Amino acid sequence: MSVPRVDVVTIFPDYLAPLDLSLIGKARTSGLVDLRVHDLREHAHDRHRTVDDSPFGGGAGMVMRPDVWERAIEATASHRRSGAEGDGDGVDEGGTDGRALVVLVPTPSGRPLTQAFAQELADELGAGDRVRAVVACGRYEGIDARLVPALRERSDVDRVVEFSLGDFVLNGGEVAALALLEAVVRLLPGVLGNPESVVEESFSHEAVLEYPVFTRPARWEDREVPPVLLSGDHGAVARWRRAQSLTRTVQRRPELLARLDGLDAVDLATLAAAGVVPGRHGRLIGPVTVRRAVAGEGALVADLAATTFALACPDETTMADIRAHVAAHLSPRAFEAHLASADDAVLLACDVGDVPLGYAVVRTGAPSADAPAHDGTGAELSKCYVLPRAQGSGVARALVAAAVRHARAAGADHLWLGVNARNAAAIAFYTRAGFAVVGERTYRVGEVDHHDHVMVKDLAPGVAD
Ligand code: JD8
Repeated sequence: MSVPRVDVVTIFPDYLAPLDLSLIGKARTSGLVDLRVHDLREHAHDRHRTVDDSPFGGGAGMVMRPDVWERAIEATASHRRSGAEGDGDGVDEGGTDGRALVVLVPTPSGRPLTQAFAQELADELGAGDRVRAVVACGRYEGIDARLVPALRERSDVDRVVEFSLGDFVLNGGEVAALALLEAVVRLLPGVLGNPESVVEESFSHEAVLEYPVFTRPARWEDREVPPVLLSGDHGAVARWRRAQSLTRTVQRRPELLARLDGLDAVDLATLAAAGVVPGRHGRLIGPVTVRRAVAGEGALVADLAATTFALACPDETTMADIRAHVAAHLSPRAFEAHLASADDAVLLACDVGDVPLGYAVVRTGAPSADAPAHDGTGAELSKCYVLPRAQGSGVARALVAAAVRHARAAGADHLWLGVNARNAAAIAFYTRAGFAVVGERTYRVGEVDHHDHVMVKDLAPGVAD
C-alpha cells in the first residue's frame, strides 16, 4: 500500500516549515505520510520567475497566473524526492505517481474546513492507492479563476475542493494549508499514539465541544478541581464530562445542537437544564431568546402571524374568513404600525441563529373597548402564537414571561387577553401562567363572530412572571 501523500505548492516554502515539527514531523520521518513542499516559482519560465500579473479589469494588487500553477501541479506527479527521502516506497523510482489528484485550494470563498471534511480526506488518503492530494497556496489577490475549472477537466484530477479556514481574511493560503494538514495527518493510520483519544474529541463523530480538563496542582490560586475528577468513580467522571460537553455546546455553539442525535435521557435532562428541549418534531429547540421586534421586521412577524393564526382557528373557520382576518389585521403593514407605536411591543421568541419560533404583541396604551373592567392600569396581551414545531417547548411560557415584564415595566398592574372559548389547550396554558377567566367577548374573524373568554393575570409585586 502506498504511503498517503500530500504535496503543497507555494511561493513561500519556508511557511510550511512547521510540518517538520511535532506529530506531523514524526509521522513524516516514520514514513506514515509523504509530505512534499514545492516552490511555485520553479515553474515560472521567465528569468524573473514571475508567477503573477496585473488584474484584468483593473484594481489593486496582482493575480497569480493559471499557466504557472497548472505546470506546478502537473509536475508533482513526476517529482522525485531527493537523497534519503527517495528510498523505500518505490512510488518514485523513475516513474510517476499514478494516483488521481485531489486538488485542495484554500480561499476565503471556499467551503468551511470541518472535522468531517478532514476525516473524509484522511480516510481517502489513508486508503493510500487511489488518490493523493495537492494543496495550492495562493497569494496576492488570489489565483486566476480559470485554473480550478481547467483542473476539474483533467483526467488525472479526481476533484478540486476550494476550502476556507473561516470567515476572516488572511494574506495567503499557507496558514490554511497548515491547519488542513494538521487536521488530516493526525487522523491518518498510526499517527496518533492512541487513536481512542480521537473518539472523545470535539466535532469527531458528534458535534459537541470538548469537556474542560484539569491536572496538578489540585489546588491552584485557591481554585479547586471539580471533586468528581478526584473521586476515582469512572462512571461519574464520564457522566460529568458528558454533561460539561453538552452544556458548553449549548452556551458556546448552540448552532451545533441541530446536528446532535442519539441523545439519551440523561443527555436530554442536561440539555433541558440549559434551556434546550426537543420540539414537537423531535428537533432540539433552544436556547430560546425573546427580543423586541424592530421596525422593518413587519413582514417577518406577519409571516409568523398568518401561519400560526390559521392553525389556531376553530376547524369550521373558513379560509376566506382567515384570509380576510389576516389581510385586515396581520399584514406586514399592520405589524409595522405596531412596531411604530409607542404603546405596542412586538416580542419575538427566537431559536438559535435568531430563527423566529413565536411572537406576542403587548399593548399598553388606552384600553380597548373589550378590556375587562378593572380599577387598575391594564396591559393587553393581544397576540401570543407559537409555530407548531416549537409548541410544548416552553416558547409560549417565555413569551408570556417577557410580556409580563414589559407590562410591569410600563406600569401595568394587570395583563389581560382574549382566548377562543373552545381552545382548551390555550386556556389551560394561560391558567397555568396565572391568568383567570373574568369575562367573555365576541371576536370577529372575517364574517364570523367567535366567543372568547377574557382572562386576567394580576401583576401585583411578588406575583411570578
Ligand atoms: C488563500 C490570497 C489573500 C484573499 C484579497 C487578501 C483561506 N479563511 C481564509 N481567509 N483568507 C484566506 C485566503 C486568502 C488568500 C488566499 C486563502 C490567496 N489570499 C487575498 C482575497 C482578498 N487577499 C482563507 N483558506
